[in-house]
Amino acid sequence: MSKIALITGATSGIGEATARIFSDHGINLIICGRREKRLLSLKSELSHKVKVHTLTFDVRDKDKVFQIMEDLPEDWKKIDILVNNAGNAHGFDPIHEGSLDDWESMIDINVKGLLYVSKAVIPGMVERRSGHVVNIGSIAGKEVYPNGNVYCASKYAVDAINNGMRLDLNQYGIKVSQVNPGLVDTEFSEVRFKGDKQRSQSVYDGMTPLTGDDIADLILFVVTRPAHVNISDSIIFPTAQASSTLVRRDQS
Ligand code: NDP
Ligand code: 8X3
Repeated sequence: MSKIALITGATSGIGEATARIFSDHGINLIICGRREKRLLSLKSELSHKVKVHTLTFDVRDKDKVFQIMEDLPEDWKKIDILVNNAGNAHGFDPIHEGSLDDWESMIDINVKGLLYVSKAVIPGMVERRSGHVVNIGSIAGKEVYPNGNVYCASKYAVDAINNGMRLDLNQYGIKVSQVNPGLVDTEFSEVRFKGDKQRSQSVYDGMTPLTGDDIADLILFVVTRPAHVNISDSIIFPTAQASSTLVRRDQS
């Protein structure tokens, strides 16, 4: 029987690319995000390959998260794969100049939102003694960089939650995996720099960043290993990137 994957943050970037590649491999999709128009257009694009269900919600809205999962039609309730991808950086300021709103957004979305969705989905996996949770962390959750402060803290939290999930869910045969990308050219930098396109493009100046498709490719690999194999953690960089802070850029 075809699997069902729930992907948060499927309206752009890594999540959207993951939805596309999963659909190429016959995985039915529950695609989530706040931008409903995008979800509906992705649904109409992919529906000839797999079954697609859309859920429009903000991961910060705790009550909505639990209600929407409870209200899932019966044939969508058995989620095999949860891709916890929704998230963003907000701002890029030194700690003493950071905006409280930005800090709250990152903690509420990247950490608490991920927890709410996980708490709504994982008990079903435990009941069925099967499932796979893929958490999208970041190199920012492995190395702190200047001005990364609270975004890095949110991704270090994802790293800890990922490890905690793996320990707690081990006895139920549930796989837990983390994918930690370096620089990926999505809407991420535009969100971080609040729509400043020039500043966001300059993040990738003189180097070739990863694309959402590159990350989706790895996520597909992670979820298609044999039953006895779990890729528990992984870091994926563009070739030009060696760490959070070391990126080779053209000298021309
Ligand atoms: P995008 O900005 O392209 O996508 C972010 C996605 O998250 C969108 O689909 C957005 O949907 C969703 N999202 C954001 N806030 C909320 C919210 N409050 N409620 C529900 N959904 C939300 O960025 P990426 O694809 O790059 O980011 C995806 C993940 O990858 C994030 O967790 C990010 O931290 C991580 N990552 C990104 C890297 C990069 O360089 N791009 C590197 C390392 C990790 P909508 O706005 O419709 O709600
Ligand atoms: C996104 C990558 O380096 O901007 O998580 O933090 S980085």
